[in-house]
Amino acid sequence: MERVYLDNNATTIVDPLVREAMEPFACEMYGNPNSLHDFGTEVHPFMRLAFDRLYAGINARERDDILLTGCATESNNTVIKGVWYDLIRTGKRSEIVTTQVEHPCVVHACGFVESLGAKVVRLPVTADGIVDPDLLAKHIHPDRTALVSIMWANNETGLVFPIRELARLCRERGILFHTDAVQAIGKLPVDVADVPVDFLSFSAHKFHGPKGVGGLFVREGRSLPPLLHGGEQMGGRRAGTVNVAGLVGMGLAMELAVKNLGYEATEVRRLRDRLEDAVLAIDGVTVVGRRELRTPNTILMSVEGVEGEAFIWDLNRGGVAASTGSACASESLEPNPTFVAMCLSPDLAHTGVRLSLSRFTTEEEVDHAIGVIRGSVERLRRISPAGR
Ligand code: 7TS
Repeated sequence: MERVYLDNNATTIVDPLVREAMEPFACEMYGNPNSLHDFGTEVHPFMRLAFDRLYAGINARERDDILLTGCATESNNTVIKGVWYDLIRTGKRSEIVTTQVEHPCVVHACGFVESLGAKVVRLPVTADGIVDPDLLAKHIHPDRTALVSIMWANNETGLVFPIRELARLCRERGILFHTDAVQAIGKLPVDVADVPVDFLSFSAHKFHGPKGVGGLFVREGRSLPPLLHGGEQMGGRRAGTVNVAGLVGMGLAMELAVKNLGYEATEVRRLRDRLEDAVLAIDGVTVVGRRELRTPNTILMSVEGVEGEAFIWDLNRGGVAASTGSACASESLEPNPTFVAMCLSPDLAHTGVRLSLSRFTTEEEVDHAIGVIRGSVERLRRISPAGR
């Protein structure tokens, strides 16, 4: 076996069916959908089908909006900066409430609006790594809170937040609720009819769709000024020529992701548990977060005496691709903020390694990875002065 990809929370392989569906839109069907001639109009039915698949995938209603964006980073920025522009800049409300464990695109967008005068409240997580609804209830008030932004599932730990309860608390108080559902789509059922979110972000490449295309659900009647001004695409809410191939790919990827939720909950979980049991059998290994609270595909492990970056390098040499938490933060030598927020020791914060599977991960790959991980821990402990 040449190499095993266990970094599916960073990005995923494009499903061959998705690739096939996208191909015509890079070739003969290249018209701009805003053009009036046949080259433009012939792509309309394919766009409609893709949007239908996105709406069905999250159970949105026809009158809700799903905006096509360039990525979840753009979706998250659109919400945070839009709500700042609408409600905070105008003095109607003053605060955004979020958590200490969001993805950097939420962290930095909140930091930016803070620099413009917004108050940002960053809630800590419990020892289990999730957000306590009672704590949220204490920190929100309709006079002050413009927006609550809390991720559905954490990219580093896989921990799933009680999003229905958190969203309901906000709905009852008339406070806008946004969730970054990037790590939930394709791993858990996501139903906006059941969970009263106002805004929800997702990114195609995390569920076997293409890179460079994301989505933003906006519930019917919610105001949201555009981040990108320009043409009339997306009803003027997100200008720029539609990425037709990306949209078609994301639509089919969503449909396939939802179809495979059962497989994810059983087979992917079984393989994850098999891998997790094997790594836990190694002396000095801990895994962050209770299994039943996590997405079915994720393990964040820590090996006592083995520095995370060194571990990743060594695993890579053995053909196993893993990550030290978020690839977006992997250039930094600072302790991982999620680990710090979970009150893990700075030592642990430097030893975290994330293994994330997908529906394309096979049993043989998992077994091969187990052997490589065992060998790597042994070797690194032998050569490390801190090792045992
Ligand atoms: N939100 C979450 C929860 C994410 O996990 C990511 C990517 C993003 C937003 C950004 O998505 P993009 O499509 O705009 O790039 N997360 C990771 C990760 O965990 N490792 O690499 C990228």
